[in-house]
This record gives sequence, C-alpha cells and structure tokens, in this order.
Amino acid sequence: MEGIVIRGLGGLYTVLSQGETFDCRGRGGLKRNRNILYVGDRVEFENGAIEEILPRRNVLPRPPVANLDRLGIVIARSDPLPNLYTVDKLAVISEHCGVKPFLVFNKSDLDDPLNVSSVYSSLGYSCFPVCARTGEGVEELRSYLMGKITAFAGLSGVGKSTLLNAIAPDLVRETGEISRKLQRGKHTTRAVELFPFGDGFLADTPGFSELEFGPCGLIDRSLLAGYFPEFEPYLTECFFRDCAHGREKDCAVRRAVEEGKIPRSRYENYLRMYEEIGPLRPWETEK
Ligand SMILES: Nc1nc2c(ncn2[C@@H]2O[C@H](COP(=O)(O)OP(=O)(O)OP(=O)(O)O)[C@@H](O)[C@H]2O)c(=O)[nH]1
Ligand SMILES: [Mg+2]
Ligand SMILES: [Zn+2]
Repeated sequence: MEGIVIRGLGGLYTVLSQGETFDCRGRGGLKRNRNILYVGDRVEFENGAIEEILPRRNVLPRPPVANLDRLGIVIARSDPLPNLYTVDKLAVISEHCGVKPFLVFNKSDLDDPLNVSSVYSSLGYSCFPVCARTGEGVEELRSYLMGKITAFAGLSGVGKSTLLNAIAPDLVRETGEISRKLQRGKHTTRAVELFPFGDGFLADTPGFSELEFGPCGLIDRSLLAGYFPEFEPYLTECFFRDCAHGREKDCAVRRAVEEGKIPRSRYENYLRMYEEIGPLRPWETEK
C-alpha cells in the first residue's frame, strides 16, 4: 500500500493511506541504507512495515519534513520579539531546498517595536499579517494554503499551533494557551506533525530557540547571495564577477544597501551567514 508519513516518534511512524492511519515501523533495509524517514515522506508499506520511500521532491533538514510546497515562517510582532537572523536563515535554507518561503506576521494585536513587516514586505515574499487569537487575516492565509503542503516554522511561542487551530478549527492542537488554563504549564509542540487540509496538508513543527539553530548546513557560500531574492537585480552589476558582496571594490549589492534599496538587516545577516558557513572542506562536499 501507498501512504504518507504524518507523524514519527521513536522509530514508530503513523502512515495515512486512503483516509485511514496505520502504525508502522521502518524496515531494517531502510536503516541499513541510511534512509532516514521524514514526516511528509510518501512510502510503500505492508503489515506495519515501511518498505520503500518514494522519490522526494525536496527535504527540509530543519524543521525536518519532506515534500513541501511552501514553508511559512511565523514571526510574532512581539512576545517573543522577532529574531531576524533566524528568519533570514530559515528563508535561505528553504530556498536552498527548493521550498517557497512566505512570511506570517502573527499577533497583530500587539505592538511591532522592530517594525519587521516593513523589512520583508519589499522583498518579493508573500506576507500575511494575522492575529491567530482573533482570527483577523486568517481567511486570506487559508486561501493561500489550499491544495498545498505547507509547514509552519518559527521561534517557540510565536503562535504556530494557535494559527493552525485558527486555520483549521477541526484539527485543534494543544497550544501554550490551552494548557495554561489546565494548569499543566506551558505546552509546546514536541514533534513535526502533518494534518490533512483540503486537498493538501499543514505541518505544525516544534519551535526552536536561537541557540538551537545551527549553521546553514552544507550550503556552498557562492550560492548564498542567490537565496536573497532582493539581491538579484544587482548581482550582475558588481565589479568582480565572483564578488562576495563584502568589502570588494564597486559592489552593487553594498551600494543598493547604502541607497536603501536592500534592507540593512538582510545584508548584515547575509554577511553573518557567509562567515558562518566558511569555505567548504573537501570531506563536507562528499555525498
Ligand atoms: N496576543 C496574542 N497571543 C497569541 C496569538 N497567537 C498565539 N498567541 C499566544 O502565544 C502563545 C504561544 O502560542 P503557541 O501556538 O503555543 O506557539 P507555538 O509557536 O506553537 O510554540 P511552540 O509549539 O513552542 O513552537 C500562547 O499563549 C498563545 O495563546 C495572537 O495572535 N495574539
Ligand atoms: Mg506549537
Ligand atoms: Zn558585490
């Protein structure tokens, strides 16, 4: 039978197939071939054993999920305050994996002290200001998600689970809010989980703190600038063809930053990622 992995915990997977769920384990053969199973994987399974992973369209290492159409980067205007470095990193990783990122500015009922929406609305990413608590703006977002496979990612507490509840009330997820009422302390999503939504799926993912978020994986740093869509018009204008857009002479990207055409925070985060990635050592490029 064929199905899609919607949950995985401790080697036990839930596979959805024709409206029914099945508890499965990965067959030994999968492990031997170092095939890690991801939520979102389409698989062949039989008698509670996953035999085969069907070819993936893409796989996002963080949050770990396969076969996405889009990644929704969720930012709260405050509580917690946005961390633009993690936002930009998520966007870069998503672009690198061939998943289209978009932005959700949640908690529109709160102040926006860092004025983050102004940074991102000019970049060419779709942006959705919403209030998951009141449902404001959720309808526009819902139509954008129809028929697609979308995961929500972002810092812990930005409201990803609350947002999922607002989009699809019949799925009701536990959120920080609900469990506070039950006096069980703050609930936080622990694992990636996929929910059927119309013809598509929505994935809730555990939030991360800035510290947990490692470097940009094995992205070749010469590709990095290409993952900043707003740099695109300037990339061919630099004096050096292999310009890294740092201190090089006549860098068109740096000029665009100085002229206010590229947000300074995006440029600074580009430089920071560039440094962080470092040149790839030979053994890191081996498949
Ligand atoms: N003021 C306000 N609070 C919100 C809004 N949306 C969510 N919250 C609150 O933010 C807190 C965290 O919400 P969650 O949905 O659990 O956040 P999360 O992103 O799923 O967190 P993790 O599962 O830890 O990653 C809860 O107390 C929510 O009630 C909103 O639009 N406005
Ligand atoms: Mg959550
Ligand atoms: Zn340059």
